[in-house]
Amino acid sequence: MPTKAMGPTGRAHWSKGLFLFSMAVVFIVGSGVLFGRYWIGGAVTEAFGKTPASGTVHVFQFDYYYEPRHITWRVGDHVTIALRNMSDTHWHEMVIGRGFDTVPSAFGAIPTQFATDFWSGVPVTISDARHVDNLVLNKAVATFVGEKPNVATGGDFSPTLQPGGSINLSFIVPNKTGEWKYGCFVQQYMHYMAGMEGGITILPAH
Ligand SMILES: [Cu+2]
Repeated sequence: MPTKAMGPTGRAHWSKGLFLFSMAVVFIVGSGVLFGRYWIGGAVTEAFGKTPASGTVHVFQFDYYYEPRHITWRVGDHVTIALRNMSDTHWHEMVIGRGFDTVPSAFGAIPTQFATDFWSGVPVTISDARHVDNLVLNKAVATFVGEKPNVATGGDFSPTLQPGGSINLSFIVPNKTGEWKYGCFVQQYMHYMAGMEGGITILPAH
């Protein structure tokens, strides 16, 4: 190492420069990771959300939102919802429908479930059920493959998954075109109000 670089002044100067440089790198890398994550999340949502998805759509449940937040299907396509609860602590469901049943509250009407159940009359094959707390079938036409989850009654078609739970719902997209919503009304409808909802667009058959 050159002698003149060993002086205390030069060394202090170098260290300060290195420190600032390191902080800049940390900041830039940190921002990149942060923005990158948002960007990737957004791109995935866009890709899944706007082009018709045939085959399997992975729907992940978090506290308190879904990924993706929008799904597009086409009537007649064979599709599977691979639903998975990513939460370590909370039970989550996935109801699909439109319009709302509500209860009054001091804060106005609270949606308690959908008025129209998307699954009514729809043949659906239910498979790979793991840690399913309960499954309400309502008017769906269900076939089970593998272990049959605990079937419950009351309200719209709805699988409720324990933390880490998963279930696959396979069906042919019925002729129910237009806009639908999915949501979770667990814990006195609080999850839905916290933003745990998404949209489904069903396009007419080709
Ligand atoms: Cu939930």
